[in-house]
Amino acid sequence: MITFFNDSHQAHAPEFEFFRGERVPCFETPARAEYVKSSLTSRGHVLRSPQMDSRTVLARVHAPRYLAFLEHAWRDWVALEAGNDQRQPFPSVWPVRTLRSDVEPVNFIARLGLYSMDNGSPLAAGTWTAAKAGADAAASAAALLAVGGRRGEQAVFCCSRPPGHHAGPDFMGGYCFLNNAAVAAQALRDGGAARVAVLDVDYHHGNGTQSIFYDRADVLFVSLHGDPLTEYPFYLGHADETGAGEGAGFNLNLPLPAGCTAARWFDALEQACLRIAAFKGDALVVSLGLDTFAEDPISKFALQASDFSRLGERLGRLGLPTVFVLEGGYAATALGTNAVNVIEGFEGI
Ligand code: Q9C
Ligand code: ZN
Repeated sequence: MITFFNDSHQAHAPEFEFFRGERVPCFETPARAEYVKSSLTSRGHVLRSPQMDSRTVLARVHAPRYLAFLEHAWRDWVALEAGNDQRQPFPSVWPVRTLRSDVEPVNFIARLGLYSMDNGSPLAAGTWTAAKAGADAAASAAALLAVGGRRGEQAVFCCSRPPGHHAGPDFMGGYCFLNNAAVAAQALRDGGAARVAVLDVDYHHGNGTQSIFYDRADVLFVSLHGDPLTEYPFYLGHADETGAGEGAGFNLNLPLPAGCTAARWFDALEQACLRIAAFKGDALVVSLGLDTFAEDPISKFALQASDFSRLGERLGRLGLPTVFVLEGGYAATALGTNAVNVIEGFEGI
């Protein structure tokens, strides 16, 4: 399968995140993408650098003021005080209910809080560069697919990081800055696909993607994930979120209890696939989180390496032109095998 990969992902390498009140090494590391790259290469898959500029499509899924903040966030942080280039900024205050989010403060940490859903999205010098390359990959992948009467690929994989599915219209969250899956879906729409399905199989609910498309009938969002009553992102991802306005009926959440078996997970996958087949879309975007793996250090599902082949096979049977975008997955050394298993399962190798 053609894979988009850009070395500039390495420019996003924050040192720390917060975990149980303490600063710990980041779970979302450059090594993740490198493990996937080396497994893909050793299996003979072709790696390409994204050539398209996603700026136009980015402006259709994210708010201009958020994009402007993110692009210049590190520069602004470093300009604030000598030594900041050696420090990581974290938000400490957020505009929750009753507070105003329409006025952008001048204070940098206040702006960071305005554009964040949590303190779990560490910024680094190259965050924009890496995230933008991921969005460019998503747009480039969409342009290669056989949709809108065009000849093209049946599937393309974006091996990108940082991930994207927690990033909403105007906020970062959960290690995510730019929503690559939303970029792919919107680019497919703009490229001639009348209807696009997004399937999110990351352990965590794809709150950002859901929110971006919640009131639209042209993009179906389906997600299976740890129940938000106990699992991140906590405040979205319940079964009663079915879409709004024109989008009513075009959002399907399948929350599962933390610790559930792989068999139960595949039952939910079957439900997801039946909904996607009924939608009769022209293309599919898969938010491919691999943190459903039994050995993932921050998640609680039980998939084994061979289960990722089964996942790929089931998705292949949908028969849709498909863009895969890498999301989570923190058992880094197993990530390559698990990603390749999905891709080769899809291709029937
Ligand atoms: N500090 C994705 O998988 N925090 N994001 C976990 C550890 C949130 C995961 C606690 C996890 C977000 C794309
Ligand atoms: Zn995740």
